[in-house]
Amino acid sequence: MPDKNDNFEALPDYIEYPQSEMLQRSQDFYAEIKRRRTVRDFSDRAVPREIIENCIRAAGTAPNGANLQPWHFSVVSDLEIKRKIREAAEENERSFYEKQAPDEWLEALEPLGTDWQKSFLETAPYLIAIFSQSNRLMDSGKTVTNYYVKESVGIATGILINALHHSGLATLTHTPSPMNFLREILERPSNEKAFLLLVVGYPSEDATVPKISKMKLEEIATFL
Ligand code: IYR
Repeated sequence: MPDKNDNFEALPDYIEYPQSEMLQRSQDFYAEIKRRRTVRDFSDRAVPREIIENCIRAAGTAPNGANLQPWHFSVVSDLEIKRKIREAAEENERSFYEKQAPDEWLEALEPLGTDWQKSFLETAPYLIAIFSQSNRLMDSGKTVTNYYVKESVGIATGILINALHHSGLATLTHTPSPMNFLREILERPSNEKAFLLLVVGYPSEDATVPKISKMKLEEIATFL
C-alpha cells in the first residue's frame, strides 16, 4: 500500500465475513436489538461497575466531528445525588405535565403511561447523565470548537444504549425538561450541556411495558 503520511496506518481490525455469514450476523443483530425495550420499572439490584465502564468505553468509540469526542458521561450511583436528581426532575416534570405540555403532546404520551413521578431515578442502581461539549479547553490553554456536537453525542448515546442492552441491562432514555439542573447537581463546567439522562439497571420482576410496535421496513426506508 502506498504511504499516505505518518498520520495514517493500515485499517487495523476490519474483518470481512463470507456473505452467508454477513446475512446471518445481520439477522442475529436485528433479533438481539429488537428485544430492547424502554423500561420504567427498575429493580434496586446492584450492577458491577465494570460493566458500566465497558459500555461507556464502547460509547466513546462513536464516530464524531473531527474526532474531538464532544461528550462526558457522569455516572451516578450515590443515593444522595440520585435523590437530588429525582427531586429536581420531578419538580420540572410536574410543571411540564400539569402546565406547560400542550394537549397534543400529552395525547402522544398517553399510550406510554408516563407521568411526573420518577421514582426510578432513585431505585435504579445507575443514572448516566450524558453531557455534550460545545467546545473544549485544551491543555495548551487554547479553546477549540467542537463540530456536529448533537449528532456525535446522539450516536455515542445510541451505542451506549446498545452496549448496555447487549450486556443484559435495561435502560430508560429520560429527558427531563429542562435539564439544566443536571449540570448544577453534577458540577459540570459551563461548556457542557445535559443531553439526556440514561437510567440503567435490572428491570423489576413485575416490570411492564406498553404494547407498541415499530414501523415496517417499507415505512421507514426507500431503496433507489
Ligand atoms: N420528559 C417527560 C415527557 C416525555 C416526553 C417524551 I417525547 C417521551 O417519549 C416520554 C416522556 C418524561 O420523561 O416523562
